[in-house]
Amino acid sequence: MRPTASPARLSTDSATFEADFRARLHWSAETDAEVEQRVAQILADVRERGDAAVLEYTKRFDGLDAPSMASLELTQAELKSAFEQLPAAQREALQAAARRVRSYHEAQKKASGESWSYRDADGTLLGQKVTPLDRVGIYVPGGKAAYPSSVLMNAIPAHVAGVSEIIMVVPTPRGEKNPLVLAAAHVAGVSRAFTIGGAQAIGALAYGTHTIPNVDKITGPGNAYVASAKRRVFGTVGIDMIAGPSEILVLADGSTPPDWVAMDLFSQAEHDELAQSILLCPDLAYIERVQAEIERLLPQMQRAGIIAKSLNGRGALIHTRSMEEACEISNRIAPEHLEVASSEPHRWEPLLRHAGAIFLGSYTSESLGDYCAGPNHVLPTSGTARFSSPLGVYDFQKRSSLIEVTQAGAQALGAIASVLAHGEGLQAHALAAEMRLDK
Ligand code: HSO
Ligand code: ZN
Repeated sequence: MRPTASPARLSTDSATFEADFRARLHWSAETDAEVEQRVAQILADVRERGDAAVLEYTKRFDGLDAPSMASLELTQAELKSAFEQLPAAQREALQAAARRVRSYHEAQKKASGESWSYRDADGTLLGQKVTPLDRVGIYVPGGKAAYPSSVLMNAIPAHVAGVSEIIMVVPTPRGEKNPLVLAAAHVAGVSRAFTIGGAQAIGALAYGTHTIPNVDKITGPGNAYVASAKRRVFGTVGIDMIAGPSEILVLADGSTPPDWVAMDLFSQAEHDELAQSILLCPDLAYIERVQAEIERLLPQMQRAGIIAKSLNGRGALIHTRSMEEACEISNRIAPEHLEVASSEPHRWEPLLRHAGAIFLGSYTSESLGDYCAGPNHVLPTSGTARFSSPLGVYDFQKRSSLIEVTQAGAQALGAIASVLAHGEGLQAHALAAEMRLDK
């Protein structure tokens, strides 16, 4: 049957808007009790039995029967040869994307990832020392969501931050390797790579096994099992975020060709039946034109079925009273990707406060950001852009405070500390401060 797409039509003018908005746009990441329980078991097992457990789960879940963990490691030579065997166009595109992603993250490091310090009037030195994490794990999903671009987006900021060891894991059902993923690992400078996945791979990275070194932080998207495992190992290691289905919100003033906008809505819908694509626009006639383009273009799409399900289930075309109001609603949604399909994007940008990434103007399709513009495509989803940021160099760094108090400084600070320490009933604290006071 030919798939049809009719995203919900909402209007801010309607009396039922608030209810419709809630019903349609609200997103809650439910956790499945059965998944939780199985993941807890797998993690405990990997923690206890290491390589042997990971091998067993890899056989059971990925149909990959390996004699040893060592045999599941991809050598640097294998990564390199995967790269060399790609068609020239793919090789060059990977390298061009990697270069741009690297430059962007180098600029990010310069702007906000460097150490700093100052001396106060007493000569006391105060500062912040920024250091890279030693070793990180990067989870790359296998199967239908195996994205080489995500290898670049995770590994390059780690590299730029100065992480010395980047361990990649990628599930490889029945041993079928994705050459583009291997090639991207080569281009991005991954240190070691293993063909394991699922909760067992997260456990191996978090706890370490005989073969797999334990890491300090795990980044990268994954399915429900991986997400649950990441949540559970948090604390033992750091994690980046729990990524939900992809989202795009297009804010349109009617100046962008409607077929461009329709295709941009498709571009995130095609990721996942649960992906969310939303159009906000004050011009009703334009919304009709986008709707017509959606209907016209859908049958031509390879992933028409997924796109239709996504648009029908979670998509929406929302008519607003004004662009200002559209900006307010966008802030309420806090989308992962926000396109400002407008002839005056800089007029609206100051009104936009919550979004993972903001794409300004008609030529800035979200897909360019997914691959090669430079900024990271690992972004907060499900409204978490209200309080969190794109994956960046800062996720692979940590900060230490630096304090050096001079003799003069010890007089002023000692007097304050002594009073507060006595107030807390902590005598040794008080004495440590007082002993340094000039007699
Ligand atoms: N849009 C996805 C990233 C991606 N798109 C990878 C294509 N390949 C993240 O939200
Ligand atoms: Zn995408």
